[in-house]
Amino acid sequence: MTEEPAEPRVPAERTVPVESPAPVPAGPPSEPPVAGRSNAPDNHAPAAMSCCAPARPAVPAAPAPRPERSGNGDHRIEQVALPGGVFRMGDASGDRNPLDGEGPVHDVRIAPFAIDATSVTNADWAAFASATGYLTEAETYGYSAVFHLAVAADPADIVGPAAGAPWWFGVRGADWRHPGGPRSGLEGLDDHPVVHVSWNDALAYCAWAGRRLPTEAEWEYASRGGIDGARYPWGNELMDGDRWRVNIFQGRFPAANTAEDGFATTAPVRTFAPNGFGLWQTVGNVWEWCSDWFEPGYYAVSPAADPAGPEGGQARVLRGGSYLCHSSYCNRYRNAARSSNTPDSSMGNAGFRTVALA
Ligand SMILES: [Ca+2]
Ligand SMILES: [Ca+2]
Ligand SMILES: [Cu+2]
Repeated sequence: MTEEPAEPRVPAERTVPVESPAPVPAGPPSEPPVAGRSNAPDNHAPAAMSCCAPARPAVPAAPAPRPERSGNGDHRIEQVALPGGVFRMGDASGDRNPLDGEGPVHDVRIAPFAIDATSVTNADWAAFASATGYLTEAETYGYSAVFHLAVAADPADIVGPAAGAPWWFGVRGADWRHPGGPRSGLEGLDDHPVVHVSWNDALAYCAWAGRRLPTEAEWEYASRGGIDGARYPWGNELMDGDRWRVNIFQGRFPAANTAEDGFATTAPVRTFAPNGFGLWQTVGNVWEWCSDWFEPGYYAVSPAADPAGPEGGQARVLRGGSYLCHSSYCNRYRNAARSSNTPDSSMGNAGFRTVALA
């Protein structure tokens, strides 16, 4: 189902359509970004396209920077030590999105590990950025993807809407400090998840903090909170009576968000209730990068112990859905749901949490 956006916030004649760039040939990582870096999402497109998140054409698969233990970074997020063990990975509820490769359900053994209780916040990222001077890819490219209802920018700074997903705009000056664009800031958002960080950016934080991203299997094991086979971190029912337990999108996607759960965009990382492991908002709020390459067929061939993803690919795994997931449109705010995006993609609804090095 593809809904036309009704009443886009920015009049169409004041926006510049994004061309769909040709596939980028392999090149050195230092190659400058393609002009008009596309935000060409299709919510229900397969594989490399992301649910509720703008995807770009595949970028050269540069070797991923390897996190080194620096010991310098002051990573202050509460840690939850998980015992590991065998869990059933994959969708057991029948809700799976067929093209995403949520099955088959299979037993996976996970070694013990310690993970952040919350996603990395704006305050955490600010500490990293001020200690290192690191610039995110959104900052170096000069723009990032913002959901149309969240745009806070002059019309001249809006490039888009993107073909195929007109609810996403490329916004010049949108970055982690300016989540809606140049006219927005971080006031009151210290304890919200950092957004507009790419997979590459997340690895830079990990290198500073002496940490790593979770594998996709670790993420799902953690999100399940010790409950076998459930849709959500708390069980199988979305609602707690008439109360929301997750920050997703209510109303008519993408035109009108009633924010019945209390949040039109991000929520503080400790909103709602943690799961049985004490982890907050694995599903909903923001997508979370995992370390793996994404491959829909991976579960059929993955090792039984500590799978770390395919050897290569074009997009990195994203898990958990976001404040833009809508019950009638996208069903990826579940433990088993999978999505992905290219490693240099950034958008206003994706962040990450980290895991301790062994
Ligand atoms: Ca919401
Ligand atoms: Ca999340
Ligand atoms: Cu979604």
